[in-house]
Amino acid sequence: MWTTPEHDKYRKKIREFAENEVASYATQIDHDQIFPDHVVPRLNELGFLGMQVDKKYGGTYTDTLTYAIAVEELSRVCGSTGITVAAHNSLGNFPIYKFGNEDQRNKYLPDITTGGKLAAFGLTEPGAGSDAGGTKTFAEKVDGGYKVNGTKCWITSAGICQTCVFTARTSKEAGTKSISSFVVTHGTEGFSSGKKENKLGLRGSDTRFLHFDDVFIPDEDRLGEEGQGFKQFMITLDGGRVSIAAMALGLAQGAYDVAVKYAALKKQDGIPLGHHQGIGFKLADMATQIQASRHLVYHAAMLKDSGNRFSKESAMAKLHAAETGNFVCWSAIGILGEIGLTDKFPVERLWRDVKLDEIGEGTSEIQRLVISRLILKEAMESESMYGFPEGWAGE
Ligand code: COS
Repeated sequence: MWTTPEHDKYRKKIREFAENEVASYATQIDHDQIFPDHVVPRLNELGFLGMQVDKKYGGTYTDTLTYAIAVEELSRVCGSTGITVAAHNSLGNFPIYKFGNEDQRNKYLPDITTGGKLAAFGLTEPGAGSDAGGTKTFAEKVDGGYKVNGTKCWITSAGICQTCVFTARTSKEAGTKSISSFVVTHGTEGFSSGKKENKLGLRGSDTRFLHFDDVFIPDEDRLGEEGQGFKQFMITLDGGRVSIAAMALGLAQGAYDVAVKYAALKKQDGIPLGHHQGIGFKLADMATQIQASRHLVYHAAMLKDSGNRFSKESAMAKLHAAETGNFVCWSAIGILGEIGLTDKFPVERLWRDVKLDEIGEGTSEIQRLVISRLILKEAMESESMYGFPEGWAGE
């Protein structure tokens, strides 16, 4: 389909790494709830930390399809590794690369690309999740910069990142046009992370609250002009949704690969499980949905590189891949039966990991909202009146 022989070669390389190295710690980090120190340097060594950033700023720039394949293959064996790489590249690095000026790019990007440090994205707040425009964190203008107060929540890599891009309101007016974006680094006075959250899935990934307590952010660490932060973060999420969709796709593929092999090898009444129609048909549905997701994800990835707006396609990819991931991982447990509920096989972990994909970076309902707004707009703009009676005027 969309991939070239180079993409296929790259996938083979990443799959070897994932199956040989990542798989060896995936169960352990799920149990221990710690993203181990040795993993980030290794991810850096293999070029996973600057995948959407130009080499000029320390990145290892690849096209978005290659990047999606990387996230997919890492997630196929470990969701915590997949989301750490996805959130870092798409959400942490991207806003600085895309909206930062030359000084900001040179100041921040080398460390969070090949420098091996992680970056995070602070948008969500206790009162501003799906309604991202409800941001309350406030950046009060002071001499030479801003004094920031507020709280961000459910932030991936919050405790282990070096750098974080975040939104804050720069005027008291309600609405999205008073939201601006900034960069902050750990170690800045008044900026701190909360305790690590005890989660259902993605337990290796470091999720915490972030607190701003009179944090001074100099003017030069504001990204773009005041009031542009909401739009910048929405554009960032368009790309983030491609990578989170790739993560869901990888988790689905991982669970499916185990389930189909199990159904081929395990015998019941003397015949392989998969030859029982109830199981065989379920596998057929799983394989078909995965393939449909893959087309949507790869297509959205390619659109991102074309420079055209791809909000609808990334929302569709995320919606479909997240729902497919949940269906496939759940079905895989059913096919394995009782043993599928244990950690002897990875399917229960993959199922716990994939639930986030229906919530993070916009719930499935938000994706439907984004898609429905855009398709209605397209319908309004289309001149075609196919199927309508002649002269129909909206009665
Ligand atoms: N690309 C470019 N511009 C965008 C955009 C996008 N993807 N999405 C919105 N905008 C622009 C709009 O065009 C509008 O600009 P103008 O005022 O100049 O016309 C502005 O941003 C405000 O957009 P909108 O009116 O659609 O904002 P809403 O408050 O209605 O919010 C939703 C829209 C609900 C879609 C948004 O809040 C959202 O995506 N919420 C989910 C957030 C999320 O995913 N959180 C996960 C946490 S991050 S891990």
